[in-house]
Order: sequence, then C-alpha cells, then structure tokens
Amino acid sequence: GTERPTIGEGVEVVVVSNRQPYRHSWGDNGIEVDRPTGGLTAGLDTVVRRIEGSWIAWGDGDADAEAVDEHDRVSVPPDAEDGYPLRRVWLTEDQVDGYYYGFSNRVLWPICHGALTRVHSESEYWEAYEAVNERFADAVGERVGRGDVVWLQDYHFGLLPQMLRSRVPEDVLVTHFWHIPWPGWDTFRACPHGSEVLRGLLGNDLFVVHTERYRQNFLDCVEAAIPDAVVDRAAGRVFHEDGVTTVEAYPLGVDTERILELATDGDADERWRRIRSRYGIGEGVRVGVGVDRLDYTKGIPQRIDAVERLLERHPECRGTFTLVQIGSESRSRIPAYRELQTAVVEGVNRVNARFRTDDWRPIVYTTDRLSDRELYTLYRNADVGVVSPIRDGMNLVAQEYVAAQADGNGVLVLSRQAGAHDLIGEDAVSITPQDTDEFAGALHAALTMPEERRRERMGALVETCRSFDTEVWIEDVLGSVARLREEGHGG
Ligand code: GDG
Repeated sequence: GTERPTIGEGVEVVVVSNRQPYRHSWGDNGIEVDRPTGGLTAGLDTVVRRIEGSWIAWGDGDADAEAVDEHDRVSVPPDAEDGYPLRRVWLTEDQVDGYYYGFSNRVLWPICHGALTRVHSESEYWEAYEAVNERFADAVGERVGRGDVVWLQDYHFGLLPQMLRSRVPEDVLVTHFWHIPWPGWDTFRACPHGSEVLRGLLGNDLFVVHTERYRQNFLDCVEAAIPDAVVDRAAGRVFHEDGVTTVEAYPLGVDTERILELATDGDADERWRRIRSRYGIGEGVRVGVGVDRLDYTKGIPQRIDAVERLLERHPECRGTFTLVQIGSESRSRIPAYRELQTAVVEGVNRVNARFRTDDWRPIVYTTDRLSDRELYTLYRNADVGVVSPIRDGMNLVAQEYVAAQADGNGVLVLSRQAGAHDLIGEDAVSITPQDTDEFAGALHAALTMPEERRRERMGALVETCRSFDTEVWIEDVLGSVARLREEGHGG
C-alpha cells in the first residue's frame, strides 16, 4: 500500500542505527554517495523518507568528516525532494575498536547467538560502549523536541534508551528494535555487564524483537536479573522504577513486491544466462544458492560439508548440481571472522578438488557483491535456497528467496535455528545444520521433490512471507507507538 503511517501531526521520528543509510565521500566529481549492504538500512530508508523523519548513525567510511558533514541533508539523487537530515556521529579509532569490534561484536553478538565460547571481554570494550552510547544520546538529545519518537536499532545501543531519559522531554516516546536473537536466561547470565544492558533497555517505552520466543526469553532475563522489576506476562509489560516497558514481537519481513519486480523485469532471462556463464554453470546443472555475511553464526562450513556428503551419497548429483555461495566480508578485524573466511575457502577448495570435472564444479564461491537485481534473479532461478544458520535472529535471505520465486517451483532448505523458521518453517525442508546426514538428505529431497509438491509448498511460503512484508512490520511497530502515545506513555 501507499498509505502513509501516521503517528501524529508535527511528530518527527528519529531513527538511530550503527550503520548509516548512505556513505558520502570526496570523489573526482565532488561528493559521491554509496549505500552499504544490508536489508535493514534499505528498508528503513524508504520509511524515513515517507514519514519525513531523520536519521542518526555512525559516520563510518573514509569520508573527509568535516567537509562531508556540511552536507547534512541526504539527497539521492542530490536534489531529490524527499531527502532527510542524516546526522553522523564521528568516532575515534579506539572508540570503534571498543564499541563496535569489542563489546557489540565480541560480547553481545556471541552471547545473543548462544556462542559462549566466542565471547571475549575487555574492560576497554565496555568503557567504549558506554562512551559511544553517551555520544549518541547527546546527538539524539540535540535533535528531538517535545512529543517526538526515537526509533533505535539493534544491539549497539543497549544503554542508550536509559541515557535518553535525562536528555529528552518527558513525552518523547523511545522504541527499540532488536535484530538478533534474545537468548534464554541461562545463556544471557554469561553476559558481562548483562544487567546494566537490561536496565538500559528498560529505558524504552516499547522494546520489539522478531519472535515470541525472544520476547519470552527477554522477559525471563528481566525477571531473573532485575529484582525491582515486575513482569506482567499476559500484557507483555515490565513495570520498573523509571516507568513501563512494553515488549512486543513483530517479525521483520522483506519488500516482497520490489523483490519480485527486480527478479523479473527487463531482460531477466538474459541476466540469468549471464550469471550462469560468469559462474561456469553448464546447461542442465541445477543450482542451489546461499547468501551470507561471512559470519560464524551462518553455518557456511556446515553447508559445504553437506554438499560434500550429498555428492558422496548420491553420485548422480555429481555434474548435475552446483551450490552458488555468495559471501560478503564482515567484521574482519575480529580473529574469529578471519578464521572463518579461511575455513570457507579451504572447505570449498577441498570439495571442489575432490569432485570437480573439466566442465563442472560442486561449489562456486565468490565474495563479490551482487546488485539487488542480479541477486534476486539468482534467487528466482535457483532450484534450492539453502539457509543454514547455527542461530539467526530472523534471516532475510530465506524470505528474499521466497519473494523472488516468480515461477513458484523452488524449494527452501531452512535451519530450525533461524528466527525465520518460527514463521515459515512448516513449508520449508527443515534441517539442523550440524547434522550433516540430515542436511545432505534435505538437499537430496529438495532436488528430487515432484513439481506439484514444490509448487504447493512454495505457494504457501509466498503467502506467508507476504503476510509479514516490511510494510506490515512498519505498520505494526508504528501502530504500537501510536497506541502507546494515546495511552499517555512516553517519558
Ligand atoms: C541481522 C540479523 C536479521 C548479502 N550479500 C549481498 C546482499 N546481501 C543482503 C541480503 C540480506 C542481507 O544482506 C543479510 O540479511 P540477513 O537477515 O540474512 O542477516 P544479517 O546481516 O546477519 O542481519 C538477522 C537481520 O539483521 C534483519 O533484522 O534477519 O538475523 O543477524 O538482505 O540480501 N545484497 C546484495 N548483494 C550481495 O552480494 N544486493
């Protein structure tokens, strides 16, 4: 729909995220603009334009900070009328190390994904995390006025909601969307400074996670760690000394219409032929697709093992099936991420060396970034979508694969550990990625499933994904915000 979500006349929504939606830098022709990878920033960009909001984010990249800062109003193209103010918070190298590579990604990320053996904490991490949350709190404080709404994104800002309380007018409503899992108490109790993070988050009027499971986990953690908080399970509300926090589960979806359009528009068939030829995929070879940031939570080595097992057990798949794996580099300053990158290359080389022939490879692996159009074309034409995280808040790739199925005959193989499985698992082929035999069996089942069955299941998947499209998510979140404002929450 084109309806504009309204939350009140003259109310400004201020989005705060770690990543900025646009990166500006000096180029040969003056200021150049590009967009970092990520479904979140792209989706929210549309929203912020539509509701005439503004955005605050870390000004990462190699931009000449001072010069670019003059161009505070984002306009892409440069004179677009629906640009919006983008304020960047500039951080020192040490702050980035401690806040982003430290507490955010070596403590909170592994804790929330249940990867306790990966947690590494230094006191500098926490100090930087606090300091950067303060910097953002100041920036938000300068921006918002009476009755505005602050919409925080993700685990980089665990302390910010509470910090805002002393910096913004009482009637400002603060809401936060947590994109990664919220773990059970037995896991979260291992989090250094965990109760400080929980108290920070209780500064929100509205705290939103993807699934009902995460919502219950969050309430469990509050009950266990914050003795003075009273949890009303039925209402999903936490009462504490500073007020009331409502906790909701609204799964983030994808822009199903746009994905379908880009997967099919123009010379879509020619595009697919070019992609096949670029990756050396011959005629008659069936294709599986995997798309991930190179992260240890995504189960990429397990996927490679499963392809190897498939080819061992089902020799007829040799020469007739190829997995295309797109891996985008991520967080490379953290050793675990560099180790993963090496392990993926080694795994791919091992399986390819073992089975490849002159004109066929089992796995095509690339770290090149695909354009949205190319990516959605690949999804559309791939026979199997392979999504195998060890743990994942949602996983948008699973939904994007479904949304791109213009021909309705693909099969989704999906890990039980992805948040997406709670929503669309029923019509996918479910796997536990560490169970290599089961995973290989699922790939084989997907490749041999009769067409009628595939269409039936994909039809159901498409319908479900449409029912929680990005548009629905925005309406849910902003709808809750509007209701809370009517009830007089905020402050
Ligand atoms: C976090 C949570 C949650 C990747 N390579 C290319 C490309 N991508 C795009 C995908 C997708 C996005 O990046 C990745 O999103 P995911 O949801 O899979 O995973 P995270 O980055 O870990 O995101 C996750 C999400 O937040 C949202 O709440 O689902 O659980 O971990 O959109 O398409 N896009 C293009 N070319 C690439 O090469 N165009």
